[in-house]
Amino acid sequence: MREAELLRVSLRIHGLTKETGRENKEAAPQQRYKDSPAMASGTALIYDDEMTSYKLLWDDPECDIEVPERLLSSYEQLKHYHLVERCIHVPVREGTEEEIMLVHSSEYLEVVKSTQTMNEEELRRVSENYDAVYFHPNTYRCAKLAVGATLQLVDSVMSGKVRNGMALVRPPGHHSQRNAANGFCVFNNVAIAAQYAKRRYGLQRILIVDWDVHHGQGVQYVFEEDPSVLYYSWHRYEHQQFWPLLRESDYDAVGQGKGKGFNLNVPWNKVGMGNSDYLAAFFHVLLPVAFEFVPELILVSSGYDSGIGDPEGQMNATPECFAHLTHFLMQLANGRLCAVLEGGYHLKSLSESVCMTVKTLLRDPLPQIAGEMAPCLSAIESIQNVRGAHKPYWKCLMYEEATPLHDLSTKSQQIMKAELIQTSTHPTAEQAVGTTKSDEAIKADRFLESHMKKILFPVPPVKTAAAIVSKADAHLLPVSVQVEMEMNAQELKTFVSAFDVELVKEEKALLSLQNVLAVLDKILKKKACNGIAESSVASVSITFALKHCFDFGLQRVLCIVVGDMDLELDLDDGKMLLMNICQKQQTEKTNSKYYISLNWKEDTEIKLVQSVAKALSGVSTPDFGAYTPASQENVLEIKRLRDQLQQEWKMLRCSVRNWVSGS
Ligand code: X5A
Ligand code: ZN
Repeated sequence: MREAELLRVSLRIHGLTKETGRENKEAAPQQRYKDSPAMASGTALIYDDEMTSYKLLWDDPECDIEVPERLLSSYEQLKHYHLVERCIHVPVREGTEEEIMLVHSSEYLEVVKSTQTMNEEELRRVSENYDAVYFHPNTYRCAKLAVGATLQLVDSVMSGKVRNGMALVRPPGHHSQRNAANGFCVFNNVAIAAQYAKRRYGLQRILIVDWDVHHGQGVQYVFEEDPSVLYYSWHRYEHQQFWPLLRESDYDAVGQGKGKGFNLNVPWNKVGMGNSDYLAAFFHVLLPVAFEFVPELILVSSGYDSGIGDPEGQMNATPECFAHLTHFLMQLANGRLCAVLEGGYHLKSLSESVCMTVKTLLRDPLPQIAGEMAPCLSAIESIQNVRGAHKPYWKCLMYEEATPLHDLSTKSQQIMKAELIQTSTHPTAEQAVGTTKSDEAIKADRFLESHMKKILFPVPPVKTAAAIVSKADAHLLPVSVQVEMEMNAQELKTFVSAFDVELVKEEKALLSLQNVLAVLDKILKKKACNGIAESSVASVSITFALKHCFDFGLQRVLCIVVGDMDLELDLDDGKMLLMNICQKQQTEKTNSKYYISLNWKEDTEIKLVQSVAKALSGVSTPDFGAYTPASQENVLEIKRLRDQLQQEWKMLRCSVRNWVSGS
């Protein structure tokens, strides 16, 4: 009866015990599913078209991609998907001088201020003092609005007015520095926001995730020695051959002084990185460290030049990748996440990715990521090197190999490429590059046009379907529907008797089974996103549920079983992946591609099931509280499993040992 217990536990989430004495009050349940203190809900969207009021006034091939249409088309697309009306509109304001000076010097502020009244000639001259920057008479006003918009977002989230949100701003911020504009950036919106949040709300740990394709060196400089701000950035690097061409963008820049370990750089040494490379970097670098860091707030330097079709990044991540990145981050900091626009220069790619981010913040179900899931060799090398460099600072990386890989697979190629550029004197070669780029852009346009139609699906009307056996437990469930089975009792008996004649006689077991199948049915017919069912005969129910799935035509089902359970299942056809997290060593079954058993040496069942139920209902973000490192035993068990399985499950790869032949 242990299994029955387990499934019942999933209903008793949040420690909802009878002692509250509210079982009979109809209105109470929703309230009780909020974390205490009451968890915020809603997504803020901050946008003002005034930030489109500046542009490049002269010819500059480096800067001409940073256009007002970036904001206009993103906002248009948000309207198109009816996302604007689902968000809470928060007005922009100007950032004050005091706020700007949380990061910038007053001298620099005065320089930027002085550009307001300049003529084109003067503007050009100021711009030339900086790398990849242009000024316009409206730049100063917009830069103040960009700062203010970001701070409005932080205030909305920190005050609990909303749970999360996005600010669509121009100019971007992450390259700008104490005394310098840089890379289209004037004031460092996100860095200012972090300083502001520390001051105003007394925050002790802020995570900045920079998924823009460029290194936010400006953010790195501000927080290099600051252990209260963890900065994570991946960026096109190509062995320092890519802008901003800095040595300190490499994986070994881990922070300085007290800030050692709080700067995470993942340098991409190749273009063409895609969904699986980004996800691998999240799985193996950012997420383990972030869970150990336990941030109180997440700021995302949300640049989409890391997306497909972007002329700057030349990477391959599709818009739904950003949905997944967002979703993973939403599990941290109690869901307090502020996304702030940085780069993104392919208008279609940018606007679709912005929509995916906002849709996810609104908690819509995520589109699946298509394509083979396997990080490329160069990505794995970068990941291995960052993990090694950070081994001294994070318990989750404690058992890493610390020797960096020097013979990176991309290195010789890179040197050849650099030499080629240096020796090339043919202007035609340059031109050819230019033509290819715009061809690429058009190709990406076409691809995205059809791709988005494929991946976007109508959201089921019900979030979490729930079926329970005992009336007494009804109030323990989140906002739910009591589902009705479309298969009647007689049909069910026939269905069951084909497998187990004895079972048909057990009224209670049949009822459980009926509940499980009812929930499953709702999901298969796309009427519910997910569901919870209680069953007194869990293994029987799972067996029938799986059978039902395959009858329905599903090709791949992941089945996670927590606890020691006896399931007689045929795993040979690869339609099912069974993960069993249990204490007992399953002696006769050995791990194979489709059967993975994880033997934890501690009792995690309750915690796990609670987290799953919480995550499903989506009304709150599981909170792990203070970080407790996994035991060495458990970590080694995972390591052993990973080594064994990474040949076949390629997303497990985070080092080139063990699977590259000859190494
Ligand atoms: C915010 C951003 C890029 C500057 C590139 C200059 N800046 N080559 O994406
Ligand atoms: Zn960028």
